[in-house]
Amino acid sequence: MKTQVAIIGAGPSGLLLGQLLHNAGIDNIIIERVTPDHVLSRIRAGLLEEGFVEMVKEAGVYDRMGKEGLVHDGFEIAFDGQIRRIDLKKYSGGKQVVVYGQTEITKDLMDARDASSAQTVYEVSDVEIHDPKTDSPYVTYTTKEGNHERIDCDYVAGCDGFHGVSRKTIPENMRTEHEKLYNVGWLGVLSDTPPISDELIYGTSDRGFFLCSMRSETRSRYYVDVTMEEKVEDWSDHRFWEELKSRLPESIRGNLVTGPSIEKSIAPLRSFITEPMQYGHLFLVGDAAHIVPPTGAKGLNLASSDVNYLYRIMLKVYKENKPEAIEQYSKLCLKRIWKSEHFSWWMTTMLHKLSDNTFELGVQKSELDYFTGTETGLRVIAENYVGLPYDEVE
Ligand code: FAS
Ligand code: PHB
Repeated sequence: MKTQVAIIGAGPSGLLLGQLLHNAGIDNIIIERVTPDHVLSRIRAGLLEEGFVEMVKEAGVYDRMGKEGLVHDGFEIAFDGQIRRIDLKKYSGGKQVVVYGQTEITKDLMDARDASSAQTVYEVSDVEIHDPKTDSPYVTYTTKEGNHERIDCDYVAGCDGFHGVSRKTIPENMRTEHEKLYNVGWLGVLSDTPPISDELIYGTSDRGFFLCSMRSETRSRYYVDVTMEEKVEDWSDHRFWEELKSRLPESIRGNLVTGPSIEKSIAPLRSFITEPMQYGHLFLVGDAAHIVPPTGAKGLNLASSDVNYLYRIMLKVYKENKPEAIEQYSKLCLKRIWKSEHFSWWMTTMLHKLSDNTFELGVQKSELDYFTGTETGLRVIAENYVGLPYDEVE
């Protein structure tokens, strides 16, 4: 097979990039390791920056999000027996965020791709990227029927997540990996119960971190942090709800509506970046290149950030005949990625008990008091949470 852009991975990065390129008349093929249902079964992000929403609109996949997404002007942070609101709209110059599950946006993108003539091959294996440093790279893989296939292309977009093949295709001596592990994970529960509040509440308590989020007005998403020794099978619904209740401020504890979990999982907290995000005609996109702790709600939004840059660069290459535009990809992405990595690390260190050092715990409390209690502090949180602007592509 021959195409202009071969995309590895049909998660949100690959599907969003594929839709944008297809709409622009740039031919692309997506190959994916698992089935569509398996991709949709992963319960992950839920909060979208304005930049992400604009990309979805540009991809022509905004209809359902426009109807069902919840637009939020702020969120709350609970600490030290108090709850303070971060007025995002006021302190970010009018910006808002949208609550709409990653599963939903992935489904909308899958439906759009199915309705188009664009090709997607699911359940592939043995994916390999060849000659990425040349003008004619190619990708080989085996189909679920056992056939060996080859896609000749101009460019390869590695949208295959943290455990994919793309990052590892870049020789180890050509890439630098930066990582921080937190030795805690988020135990998350999805339940068809009404959210405790109409906005998100992040909080820290003597028993640890919690987050009260949602997917709709009838479906809630809750998290508590746990040590990495914990196993999800040791957490019955009852144990989870009791633990969450014990962490909630007294003033809102009575509003919690519990019910059977429809999903329960533990995700480890990790900060990770690989540099550069490009190797010749191979581009790393989204989780293939970077991971953030979910405390800043950035993971999915950073994937969209990379997609934005790669899409605009591909427009320069194919519509303005500027093949040299590809040289700016990694620098453009990393400039914004590092700032979001910082924000995600900072929110994590402010809201999780990561040490018993009383000095660090004192600093944490004073940081929370200052950044949620002053105009300057609120502006810093709001500007980062709604998402920093995307830079122009030359
Ligand atoms: P993805 O990992 O979503 O998609 C990569 C795709 O590539 C997968 O479908 C995979 O099957 C496929 N693939 C892998 N190897 C392949 C190969 N060799 N060949 C072909 N295909 C291959 N972000 C938030 O903002 N908030 C959250 O609360 C949050 N929670 C998360 C919880 C968990 C458990 C995880 C793992 C991530 C979470 N994230 C969260 C981050 C998450 O939303 C990612 O940022 C988002 O899925 C990134 O999308 P992609 O870059 O498309 O990667
Ligand atoms: C979620 O709803 O899953 C969610 C929201 C905000 C976060 C992390 C997760 O920071």
